[in-house]
Amino acid sequence: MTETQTPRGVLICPMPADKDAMHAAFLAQSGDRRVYLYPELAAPDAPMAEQIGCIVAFRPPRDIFASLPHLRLLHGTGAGVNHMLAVPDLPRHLPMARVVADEVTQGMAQHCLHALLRELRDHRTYDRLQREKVWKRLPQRDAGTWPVGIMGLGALGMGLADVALRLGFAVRGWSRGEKSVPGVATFAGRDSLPDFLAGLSALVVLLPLTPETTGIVGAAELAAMAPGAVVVSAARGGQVIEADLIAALDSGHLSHAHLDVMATEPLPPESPLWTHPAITVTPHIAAAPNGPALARLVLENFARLEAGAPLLFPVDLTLGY
Ligand code: NDP
Ligand code: OXD
Repeated sequence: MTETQTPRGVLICPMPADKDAMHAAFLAQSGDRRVYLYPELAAPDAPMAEQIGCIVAFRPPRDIFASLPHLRLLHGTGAGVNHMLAVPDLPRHLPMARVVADEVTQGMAQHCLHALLRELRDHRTYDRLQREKVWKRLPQRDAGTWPVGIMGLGALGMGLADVALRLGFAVRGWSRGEKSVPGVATFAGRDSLPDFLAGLSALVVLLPLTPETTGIVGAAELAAMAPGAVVVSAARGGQVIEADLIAALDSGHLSHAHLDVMATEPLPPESPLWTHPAITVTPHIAAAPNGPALARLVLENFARLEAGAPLLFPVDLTLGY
């Protein structure tokens, strides 16, 4: 077979900030497989488009798929593939895989725990007391009486549950399918959402963005949580309804929200989220795979596809994650 019939090239479409590192990581591991960097080496009508069998992207470039006739594998650069799935001309018959990696699981657990510990141990208050030069000791809260609910018990939710349990938190988890996780009170399906949320001190959102999870945390869900509760939104911005969140913070029902993800990214300067006194904004930095780990996974998955072996971390296109 010619290379045109069985294209072995990989087209990587990194974010500008990751471009050089990702390109170098793929080149270092690709062996005799060609690696093309979008857009420099793969303008839509470039001849090498014929040789590309795998595209690696977070947000695939507009209209790219029409120019890749021999694509055989779609691969995300991250854990969530909602941006890839949203592309209208995505060849949905092709297999797709996403990233699960230790550093992503660990990074997400670090990010969420940082927020949870700041709240549990009153460190926002201590920051203020220091500015006021006030020496005041607040009672130490017991993590076991401060229930944390994790929406999504996948790679990231389970990683967070594991460390949160070890730090003594009372952990609840919510997923689509039933799960049994030692030490975690588990809830499954939409009908169980009210019981999962009731009286939570902290809600951590670690769900994929799908039609079912879009806007899943709104006024009613926030109202079900304990007075003074906090929200940590670290998966996708479309899941927490921002206007409802602001209303719940303004009313004093919620005490704080840590948002790593927003409905519009980058967050526009006019967004009220930037300046709200009860919101901490981070620019979608909770967790990302490093270049070498991403390249290793993609190249392994492409080799698996060629060998007829099952992909690692496949995406179910009908479920959207
Ligand atoms: P997984 O696919 O491993 O896990 C998803 C979890 O969500 C599963 O437990 C799944 O249930 C549950 N779920 C999906 N749909 C529903 C639903 N309708 N109702 C209830 N539960 C549902 O994903 P990951 O843990 O790897 O990642 C989660 C998300 O985190 C990613 O999709 C991405 O958007 C985001 N992310 C954000 C990052 C950042 O830097 N801010 C970094 C990395 C990821 P079940 O187990 O039953 O299938
Ligand atoms: C991801 C992300 O989905 O970085 O991996 O948001």
